[in-house]
Amino acid sequence: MRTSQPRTIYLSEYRVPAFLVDHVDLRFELFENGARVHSTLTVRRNPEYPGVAEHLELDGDSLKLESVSLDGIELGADRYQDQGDKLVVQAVPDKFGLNVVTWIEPQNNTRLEGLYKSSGMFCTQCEAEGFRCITFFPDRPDVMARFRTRVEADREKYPVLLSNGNDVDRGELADGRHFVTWEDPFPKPCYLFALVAGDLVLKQDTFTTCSGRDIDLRIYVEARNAAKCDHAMDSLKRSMRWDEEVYGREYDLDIFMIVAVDDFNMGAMENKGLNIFNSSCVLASPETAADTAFQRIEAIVAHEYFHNWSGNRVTCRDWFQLSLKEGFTVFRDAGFSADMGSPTVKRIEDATLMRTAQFAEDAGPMSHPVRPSSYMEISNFYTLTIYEKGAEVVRMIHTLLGPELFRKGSDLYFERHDGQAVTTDDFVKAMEDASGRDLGQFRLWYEQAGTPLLTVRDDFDSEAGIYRLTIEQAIPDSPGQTSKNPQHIPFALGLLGSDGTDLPLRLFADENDAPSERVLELTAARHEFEFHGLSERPVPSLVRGFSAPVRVDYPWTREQLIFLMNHDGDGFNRWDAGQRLAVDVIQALIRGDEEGVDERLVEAYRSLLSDPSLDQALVAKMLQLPSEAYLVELADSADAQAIHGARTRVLDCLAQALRGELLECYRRNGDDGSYQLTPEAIAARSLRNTALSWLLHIGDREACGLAQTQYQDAGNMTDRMGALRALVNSCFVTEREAALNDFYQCWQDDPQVVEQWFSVQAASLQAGTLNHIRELLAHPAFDWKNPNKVRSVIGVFAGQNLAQFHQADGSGYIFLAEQVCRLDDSNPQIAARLVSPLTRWRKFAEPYGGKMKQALASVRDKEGLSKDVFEIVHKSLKE
Ligand code: 0A1
Ligand code: ZN
Repeated sequence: MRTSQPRTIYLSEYRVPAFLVDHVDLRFELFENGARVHSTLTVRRNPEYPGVAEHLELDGDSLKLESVSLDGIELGADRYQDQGDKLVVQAVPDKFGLNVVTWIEPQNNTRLEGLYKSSGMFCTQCEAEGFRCITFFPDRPDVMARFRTRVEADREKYPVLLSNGNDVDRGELADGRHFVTWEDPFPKPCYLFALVAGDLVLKQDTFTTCSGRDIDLRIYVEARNAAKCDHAMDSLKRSMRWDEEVYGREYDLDIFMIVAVDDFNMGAMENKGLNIFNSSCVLASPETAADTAFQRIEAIVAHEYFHNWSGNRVTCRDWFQLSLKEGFTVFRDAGFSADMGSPTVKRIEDATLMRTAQFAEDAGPMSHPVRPSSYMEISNFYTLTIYEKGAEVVRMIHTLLGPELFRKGSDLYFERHDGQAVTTDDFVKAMEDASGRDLGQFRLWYEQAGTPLLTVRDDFDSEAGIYRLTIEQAIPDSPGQTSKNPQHIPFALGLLGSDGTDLPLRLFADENDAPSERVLELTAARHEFEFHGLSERPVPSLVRGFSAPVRVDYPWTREQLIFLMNHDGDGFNRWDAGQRLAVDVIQALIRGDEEGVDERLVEAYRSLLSDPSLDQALVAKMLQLPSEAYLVELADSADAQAIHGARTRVLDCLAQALRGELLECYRRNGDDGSYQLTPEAIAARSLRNTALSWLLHIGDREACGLAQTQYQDAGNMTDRMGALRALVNSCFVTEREAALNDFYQCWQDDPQVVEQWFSVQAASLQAGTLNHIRELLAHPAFDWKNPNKVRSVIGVFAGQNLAQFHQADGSGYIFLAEQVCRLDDSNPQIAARLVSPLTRWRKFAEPYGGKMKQALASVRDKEGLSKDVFEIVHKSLKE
C-alpha cells in the first residue's frame, strides 16, 4: 500500500509566480542511452508577487542533475538543493541567467510524459506537467517564455529534427551528427513545448491566409504511412479557413506541422506550431479506416488547430482553468463538424456522449465542476466534464447571447487577453462586456458540479385556452457540494398541435406574431409559464436541440412520443422521442411490467425503415437502440445482465418482425463503389450495416451470406468492419472465425487496423469473451507499452462490453483490477483511465456492485500505487 497520501492542490492557494522567465534557450543532445538537456533561463522577479522570494524554485521529475550555473558561474552544491521534485536555488538576484544541465533517459520512459521514444523516434508530451521530466523549470501555465531550441542527433537515424516555431539554423556536427535550431517568437507556457527527432517522410501543402500569407503545412509520418495523410491535410485546410470565416482567427506562424506517433496517451496535442498526434487520430485511408475514424480525425485536427488561439495565444492561468481552453475549443470544433456534415447528427452524437458518459461522471465519485477547486493529479482532470460539459456551457452562452453578440464576445476575449494566461471568469467577463448581459448567476455552471434535473408538468385550461407549464430544477449533491443554488438554464421549447405543426407561443393573451419556438430562461427553482390562445392541448417538445445539459422528467405517453418521432420540427427531438420510447419499452421489460415488446415500437421502426423520403442521416441515428451504457445510467440500481437481456429481446423482436424491411433497406443502400464522406453516403453505409447486424443477430442464413460477400468485396473499411462485426456477434461460428483470421492475415502489418481487429473481439457478445481477452493479451500483436493496444483490448472490454464484463462471479472485475495494477507500474495515466468502469460500483445492483468494490479495494492495496490511480481509487471508495 502507498504509505504517504499525495498532496491535494487547491485553487484557493493560487499565487502569482515569484519569478518570470522571459527566455528559454534549450540544447538537446540526443543519444541512444539517454539525452543531455542544457537549459538557459533568463529569469527576473515578478513585480506583481506579494512579498519577497529569496529562493528560486523549479519543478523537476525523474531528472539527473549535472550542473547549475548562475550568470555563467557554476554553483557549488551549497548554493542549491536538488530535492528530486524541486530544484531550489538560494539567494538569487533580481535578474539573472540560470543554466541547468540534466540527463534523462527517454528510451526507458514508459509513462509517455516528457521526452520519450515511440517506434524509434524521439517525441515529447508536456501537457500538463511533462516539461518537468525534461528539465528543471517553473512548470505552470502562467509562466510564459520565448523558446529557442537546438536539437542534436545522429544524422542517419534522425534526419528530421523538429521543435516549435521556425527553423533558423542547421548544420553538421562531428561523428555523423547534425543539428537544427528552432525559434518560437510567441511566448508560451512550457506545456506547449515540443520536440521530435526521427526518420520521417513529409507530406506538404500550402494554405493562403485571409491576409494573403502563405503557410507551409507539413505532416510528418513514418514512411509506411505516407499514403494516409490526405484526409488530415484536407481537414487542416478546412479548419484554417473555417476559423478565419467564423471566428476571424488567422494563423500566426509561417509553418504548421503535425507529427504522427504510435505511442501516445491521449488523442493529440496542440504544441505551438508542432502538433503531435496519436497515429490513430491522424492516419486514414478508405481501405483502413471506418467513417467514424474519418470524422474523428477531422474533428481532432480541427480541435488542435483551433487551440492555436483558444489555448495557445490565450492560455490558462492555472490548471483549474483547463476548461477555459478545452471547453471553448470543443465548442469550436463541434461548430466546425456541424458545418462540415449534418448539424442534427452532430448534435445527437454530442448529446449522446453527454447523457451516457458525462452525466454518469457527474453523478459518480469523481464528479467535479467545470472549474474544479482541488485535485491531486491534474492528468485525472482531462475529463468529459472539462471537455464536453465545458463545451455545453459555452454553447449555452452562445444560445443566450445569439450568434452576433457571441462573436463580439469572442473577439473581445481574444483581443483583450492575447498573450495572457487567464481564467474562465475572464472569458465570461468578455462575453458580458461585449453583450451587456449579466452572466452572474450563469457562472454557477462553472462552480457547481452535478447534472440539473428539470421536472416538467403541465395542464391545459380548455375554456381559457391556456396551457400552463411548470418547471422545477434541482441539482443533486456531489462530493463536497450540497444544497446547490438554481442555475441559469436556457430551455428551448416548442408546442405541437394535433396536425403536427408548431403552434405560436404566446406568453401574453394579446401577443401578435409570437414565435413558434422560444428559449425560456430558467433562473429560479420553480417557474410557471402560461401560453395563451390555444384551442387544443399541445404536445410539448422540451429542451429542443439539447439546449442545456440537463435531465428532463416529463410524463410523456408512448402515443405522444410516437407523435413527436413523426412530427417534431426539431430533428434532435424527433430522435430523442424515439430514444425515450425505446427506453420506456426496455425498462418495462426489465421491471417485468410487460410480457412482450410493445407493437407500437415495432411499427415506429417499420415506418422509419420503409420511408425513403425521410432524412436518411437522421433515420440512421434513430435506428440505433439506446446503448446499454445509457440504460445503466438511467437505472437506479443497474442489473447488468437484465439490461443486456431486455435490450437483446427488443433487438430480436425488431429484427424478426422487420426482416423484410431490413433486407430491403440493405439492398436499397447498396455500395455504389465510390467512397464519399457526405452525410448521405455515411448514412447509407450506417443503414446497411445496421440492417446486416440486426439480421445476423437473429441468425438469419441469408444475411450471413450477404455479410460474407460484403466482407470479401468491401471497397472500404466501414463496410468490411460492418460485416466482420456482424459476423463476430452472430451464431455462425465457422464463418466468424474464418473472417477474423482472414482479416488478421490481410492487415497484420497495419497497427491502426490491428487495433480495430482487437476491438471488435473485445466487444464481442459471445459467451467466454473474457477467456478470449486473455488470449488476445498474449497475441504477438499485443503490446503492453502501447496505449492504443491496451485501450483496444482491455478498455473496450471493460468499458463497452456490459454483458461480458459484468459477470456475476466478478471475474471481469478481478481481471480488470489485475491489469490496472500491472499498467500502473509502467504508465499511470493509462492505468488511471482504465480503472474507471470499476468506480461506478454504487450504480450497480448486487452481486455486481459489491464485487466491483472488492476489485477496487484490491487496486487500492497495491504496493507503490501511483498518484494517478490513488486519487481515483480513494475517491471512489470514500464513504
Ligand atoms: N490538450 C490536448 C489533450 C492532451 C492532454 C494531456 C495530454 O497528455 C497527458 C495529451 C493531450 C487536447 O485537448 O487535445
Ligand atoms: Zn484540447
